[in-house]
Amino acid sequence: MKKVLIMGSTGSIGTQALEIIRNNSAGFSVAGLTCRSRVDDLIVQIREFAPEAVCVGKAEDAEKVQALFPDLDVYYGEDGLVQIASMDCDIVLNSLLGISGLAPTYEAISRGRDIALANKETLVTGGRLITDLCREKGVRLLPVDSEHSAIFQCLEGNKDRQVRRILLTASGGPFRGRSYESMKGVTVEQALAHPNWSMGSKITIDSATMMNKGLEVIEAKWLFDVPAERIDIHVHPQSIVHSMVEFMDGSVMAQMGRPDMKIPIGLALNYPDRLELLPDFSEEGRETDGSLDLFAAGSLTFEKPDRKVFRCIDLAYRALAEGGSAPVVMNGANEELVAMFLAGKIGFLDIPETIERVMDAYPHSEPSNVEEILAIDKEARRMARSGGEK
Ligand code: MN3
Repeated sequence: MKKVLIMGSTGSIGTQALEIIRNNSAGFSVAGLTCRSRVDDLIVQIREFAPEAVCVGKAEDAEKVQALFPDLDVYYGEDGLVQIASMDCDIVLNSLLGISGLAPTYEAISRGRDIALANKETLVTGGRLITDLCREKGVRLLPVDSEHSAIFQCLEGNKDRQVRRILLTASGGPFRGRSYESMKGVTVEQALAHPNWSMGSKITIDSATMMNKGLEVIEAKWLFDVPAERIDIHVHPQSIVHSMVEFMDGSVMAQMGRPDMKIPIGLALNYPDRLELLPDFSEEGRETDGSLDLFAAGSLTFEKPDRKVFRCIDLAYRALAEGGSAPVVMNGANEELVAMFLAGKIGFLDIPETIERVMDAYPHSEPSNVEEILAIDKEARRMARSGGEK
């Protein structure tokens, strides 16, 4: 029986993880759950899964939950996330939003817990810190991001074989094929209409700007220790091939499957074994037995990303090359600007353009701990709010 702490349990990844646990109750128990603001959803989850501890965003929500469940350990806020991350469990699923995932992940690794990582910003901002600590503590970092789960699976059985290249696939998002100018007036609703994946709003906007793929390049660098120049983005609109690895002899391994996040979530939670995932009735009411239907998928196509249009890709490669504070600055500015776009305060193209200004203006530094990374993030957000000015 694996005891699982799910951080971000009311979001898209969290609810799918709980569905897996519900269907495999002999293999898993829920140690803890956290949410930021969907407290009513959390209360339903507490009733069903009976965790020992929970964490919510605000003090008044913590009081509300404590009154309903007097024996439950209830935490709140950013400090609460770090406290619950230190609880006794076998694995922590981190599906928190943005950089809020960094400090609790660091804490959980310090305690020797394995990590199922859905929160890429943890590695984007704290890549060296987190991977060094994992090595020191003998902790497994199991990717939940579908592309990284694919790469991880392609590398299994190929330990110590030299990798020539990672072929990181991308759906291309809702604006694939568009010109830069034509994206000027796109609405929040258009940007949220992702063709293949149903995800939270932050990552969906990141997919529309393709910053998501930039963040994934950085994530892949840290997870698999492959330099950026050997990570090639392949736009693959069908989202059937989830990524590939090319070895030194030219052999390419690919991992394929339906675009269903339960596959990488299930593998990370149950690693090294696979789970029998139950039939999925969610796909447009279409009944499937869980098998990939390549006849229905038809052609699988691949194209180069248009880096002149999707400028966030180059910003991410630049951040990786500069290192130190640069990925933290880029990520912080992006998180802030995506929130501003979702709130209707800025236009879509203000996202890449302002990130670039913030990166240009921010003085380089080499953060050496979580506190320094969080301070850089805060300053980058402030600069992003003022349009990129120092
Ligand atoms: Mn992904």
